[in-house]
Amino acid sequence: MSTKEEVLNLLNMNKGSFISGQDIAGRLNVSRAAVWKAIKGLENDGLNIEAVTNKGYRLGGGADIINPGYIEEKLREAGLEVQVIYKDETGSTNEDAVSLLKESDRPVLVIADKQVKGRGRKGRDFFSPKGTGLYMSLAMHDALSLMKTVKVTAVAAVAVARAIDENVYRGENKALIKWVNDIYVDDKKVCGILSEAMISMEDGDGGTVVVGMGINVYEPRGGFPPDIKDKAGALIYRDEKKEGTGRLRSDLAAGTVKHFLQYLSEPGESLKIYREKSNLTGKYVLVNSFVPGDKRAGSRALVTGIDDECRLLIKYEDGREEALSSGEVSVVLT
Ligand code: BT5
Repeated sequence: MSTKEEVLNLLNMNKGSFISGQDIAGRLNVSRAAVWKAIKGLENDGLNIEAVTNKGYRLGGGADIINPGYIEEKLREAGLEVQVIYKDETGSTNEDAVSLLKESDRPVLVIADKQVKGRGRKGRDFFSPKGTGLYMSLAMHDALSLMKTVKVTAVAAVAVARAIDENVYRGENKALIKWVNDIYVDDKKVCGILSEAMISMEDGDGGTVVVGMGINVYEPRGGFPPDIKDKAGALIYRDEKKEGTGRLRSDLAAGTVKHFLQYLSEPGESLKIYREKSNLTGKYVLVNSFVPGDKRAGSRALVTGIDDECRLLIKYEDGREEALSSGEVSVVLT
């Protein structure tokens, strides 16, 4: 961790009260000049730091900085060892996490403030502008054994939704899951999830799985682009005048990863929450098939539930019933 990150960590932990430059220097075992340089660096990053003679430094509200040291610490407190890496800008965190996992025996979480090649499923783009979202990917070893027991994407959806409810809506059940990988709040998509698995026949190392999550935390400056503005939403809009906590994105990241790793070993509980949070049950959908010539494409059906394999249970208008898998079809609300 750099001195700048360590200083930010201390300021975060002491939120609300002042901590002197001397105290910071002593705790981190660095010079006062190094502390001053770190504080200047954090201010340059856009952080609002109050400096008062004889009192020291205090983190002010406003800016929401992603702090990898703080996230690692929160996960460690929950008994979870995860390597957390932060990037101001990258292509896609899914790719970064997979390559960094090769040198790590712990799971690796890569978080970016901006992505220039944010990806959705089937080659679609994921809009990932600077400073307002949380774009993160958790890469893990042993994909084969993991995927035998759980639907990784479904567990991730439950984890993100829980973290959003806890950190943004004081525990209220606001974040809902649209089968299979989208999170909605007030009928707008606030998060998309992209899970990928890489299994090499030669290595015999159990393979790699990466779960990428993109959350629109704040409304982007200038709003969402025209092609997604009717569909996409943010957790916090600029006109809401909610005071930033200075670490909402870090808390969301830590909460999501904590729930995700815990629910991986509690598939029953995770499925129960998935069902409770499913916003399609009881609604009519149009089936979209990925298989050319599939007769189901364009059919209207009622969603009756989610089965134990996390397939979508539907009833067509002619009374036929089916369990849909995410790989072959998607659905659109009618
Ligand atoms: C997804 O795909 O929604 C999965 C998105 C995963 C993004 C994360 S960010 C961290 C990691 N790194 C990556 O490169 N990816 C992951 P899909 O279900 O295919 O939805 C894509 C569609 O959602 C697009 O075609 C748009 O219609 C819409 N969309 C694009 N950007 C959006 C945004 N920021 N918010 C809401 N909807 C968006």
